[in-house]
Amino acid sequence: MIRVKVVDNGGLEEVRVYLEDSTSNKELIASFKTADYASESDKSFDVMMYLYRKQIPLPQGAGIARYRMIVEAEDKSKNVSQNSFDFNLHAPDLSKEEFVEIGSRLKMGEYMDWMVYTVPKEPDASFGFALFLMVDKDYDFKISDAEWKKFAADFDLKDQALATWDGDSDGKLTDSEFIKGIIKLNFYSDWDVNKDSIIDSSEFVGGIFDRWDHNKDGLLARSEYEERYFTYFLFE
Ligand SMILES: [Ca+2]
Ligand SMILES: [Ca+2]
Ligand SMILES: [Ca+2]
Ligand SMILES: [Ca+2]
Repeated sequence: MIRVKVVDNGGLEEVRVYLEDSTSNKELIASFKTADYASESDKSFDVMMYLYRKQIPLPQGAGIARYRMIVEAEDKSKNVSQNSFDFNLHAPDLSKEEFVEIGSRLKMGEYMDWMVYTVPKEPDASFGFALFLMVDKDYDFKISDAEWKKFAADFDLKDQALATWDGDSDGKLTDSEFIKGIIKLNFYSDWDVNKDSIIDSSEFVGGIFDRWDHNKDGLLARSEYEERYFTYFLFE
């Protein structure tokens, strides 16, 4: 997230935000006409915006890249002034500890306390249900063949087949079919590190770490977490 305060004593017309990469490619990523924002004064404007991957494309294979953020302000008399700052974008390999720490900041475990739905009472079923919500990307309350294939690939379940989970053979999984399958995999006991029969949110994120670490080197490389994070944890 970036936050910039722009001040002009004559009154601001527009604020523009550019991103420039290390090859000097400059792209306008946002513009704000102060007239569109109700405020008591046009002499001061707060820019607050979140940056998403689409706006900051880290070059393929790069672990680090440098960017310049340029904020340009235009006042009512068409005077333009600029200010900028540089930042580094990192995509480091993450240890389990770091991933759990980041997961708690990003509230990755919130699937575990999703109260909008009727969550099954049995702890292992409610855990399976949390995973179900995570995998059901189009929110139709069924796991389709495409959702299943992605889940099986991402969570390293190459030996599993949808057909064996699909009790009524309709090609999709209901929540109860999915939960039964998850229970058979022993995820629940594997993820419950302190064996108190509850998967808390750090155990939930830790369990995801273990499933995503396909090469079992104890680290999540960018290729192991980036796309999956955007799939399962970024809500659009
Ligand atoms: Ca679905
Ligand atoms: Ca089914
Ligand atoms: Ca526990
Ligand atoms: Ca790894």
